[in-house]
Amino acid sequence: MLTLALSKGRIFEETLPLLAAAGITVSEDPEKSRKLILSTSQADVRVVLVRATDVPTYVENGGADVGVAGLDVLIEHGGAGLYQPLDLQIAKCRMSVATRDDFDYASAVKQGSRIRVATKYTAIARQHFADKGVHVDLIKLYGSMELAPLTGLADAIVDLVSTGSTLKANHLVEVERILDVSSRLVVNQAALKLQREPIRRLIDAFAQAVAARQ
Ligand code: PRT
Ligand code: MG
Repeated sequence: MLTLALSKGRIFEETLPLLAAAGITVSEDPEKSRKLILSTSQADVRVVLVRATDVPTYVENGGADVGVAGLDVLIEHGGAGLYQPLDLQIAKCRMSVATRDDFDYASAVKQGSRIRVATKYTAIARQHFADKGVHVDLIKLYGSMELAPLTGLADAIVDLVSTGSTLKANHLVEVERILDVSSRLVVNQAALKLQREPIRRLIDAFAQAVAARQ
């Protein structure tokens, strides 16, 4: 049995066409069912639904053999224990610094002021500002980052941006791009040895489907 860990929402939706290219159809729609284990058109392949941030943990510890996770999640988790054979080019977005539209970020950086930065992505933010030599106080949040500059909790946020409409709706502006993000196929190291053939077939089918799109 090959177990694939996916998160509900954009990653599940965008992985479906890749699975189809590998001849795999998922038997149920996760938005309509409460099931967390979904069978597929192949009796020896199943999908488990986990939180996006839990995908690396499942795959690293053998709760799933393969999974799909955003580069943001992989960097924050530390992907050292995972084989990452393929950039799937799905769920694309970017990691950026954003501030209130009336905050002069460039001047604050230039003057060497301490900047208060709220984010869920503390590892990425810490590395980014260290590389730039900017002094920051990081404030760890678990969601609704956009609120932090509006309430005076922080001067800036580090968050994912795709269309930019969330920032705009909250009178925030993107002042710096940190990283382009897409989702990666991740594979458990032991599974790669024990189930070499089915995993290789999945990687090859996904790789062909990704290449056909570019
Ligand atoms: O939502 P939940 O708390 O369950 O978990 P999650 O947010 O970790 O999962 P999900 O499904 O929202 O995100 C899974 C992965 O999708 C992330 O790890 C990213 O790699 C990728 N991805 C791609 C995104 C976005 N685009 C994205 N736009 N993840 C989140 N967003 C959010 C962003 O944080 C911000 O709140 O969407 C908002 C901005 O979108 P725009 O279009 O208004 O700019
Ligand atoms: Mg989300």
